[in-house]
Amino acid sequence: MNERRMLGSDQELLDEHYEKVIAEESVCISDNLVYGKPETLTSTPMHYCPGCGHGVAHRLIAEVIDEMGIQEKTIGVAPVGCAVFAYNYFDIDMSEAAHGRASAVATGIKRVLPDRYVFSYQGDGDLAAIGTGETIHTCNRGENILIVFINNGIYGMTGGQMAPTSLVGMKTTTSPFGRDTHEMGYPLKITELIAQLPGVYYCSRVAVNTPVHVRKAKKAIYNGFKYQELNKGLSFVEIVTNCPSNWKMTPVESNKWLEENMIPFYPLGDLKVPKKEN
Ligand SMILES: Cc1ncc(C[n+]2csc(CCOP(=O)(O)OP(=O)(O)O)c2C)c(N)n1
Ligand code: SF4
Ligand SMILES: [Mg+2]
Repeated sequence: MNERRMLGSDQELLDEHYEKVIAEESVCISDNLVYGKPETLTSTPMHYCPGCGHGVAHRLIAEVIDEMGIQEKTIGVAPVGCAVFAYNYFDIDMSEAAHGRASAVATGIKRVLPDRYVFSYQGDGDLAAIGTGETIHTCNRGENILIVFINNGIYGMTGGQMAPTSLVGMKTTTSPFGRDTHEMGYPLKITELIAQLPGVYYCSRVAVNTPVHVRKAKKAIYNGFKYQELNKGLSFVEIVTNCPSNWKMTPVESNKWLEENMIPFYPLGDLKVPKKEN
């Protein structure tokens, strides 16, 4: 693991790049008011519901790939869930994986093609329910990949069933009176578990419900790809998102609910960052 320890200068390199664009005050500076479609996104219209965080998360990944100039060298692994068609939206090499197995597929790809940038993109049902085993062991092995974890607290694609991450009291189609811990157990903070594993180099939780959160989310995704380039090991980025359709809310209501309910339980910020060496 020693070669994976980070030098102070590497961290400074990352910070220097993003401090310029990420400062909260710079949300509306003149040079970022005009946006185009990132090269790494195709022109295929996305099927996501209006206001869904998946589209924002896709765009951020695409922007980072564009900015790092790694479109030809990046391979994504799509999940099962609402993001099952992610391979139609990213203009990069993509592989589909069976439900929950994306990190195992990403492991295989990275080991065969170690010079590629490999990421998996997985929902909470995918990563924290059916794929819990693959997730934990991939992280524990310290595979040199990026895992992007989309936590909307629900099984979106299949009609809004309770996920391991559903909040206590949250109404879903399988907990119509609200999640009851006596019968249904507690919400699983899998990112806190992951952060404990020695194979994990970088672990962060972000959100995409406000412009400032979007910018911080982009920085975390950038860090994950950059650490992979530096051969540091596994990066895990949880993105707390909404599901307006299954939460039965408008997009605006869902982002407010996320701020008031999801973020207090899933606090944003870095859970594990590389130690600086003196
Ligand atoms: C082995 C297996 N079990 C169950 C399913 C059915 N299934 C498809 S998507 C899904 C839930 C997806 O939820 P999540 O991963 O949170 O993604 P979201 O749609 O919320 O983005 C389930 C249970 C499946 N396709 N394969
Ligand atoms: S069902 Fe939910 S997670 Fe799926 S696309 Fe619609 S809003 Fe997004
Ligand atoms: Mg989900």
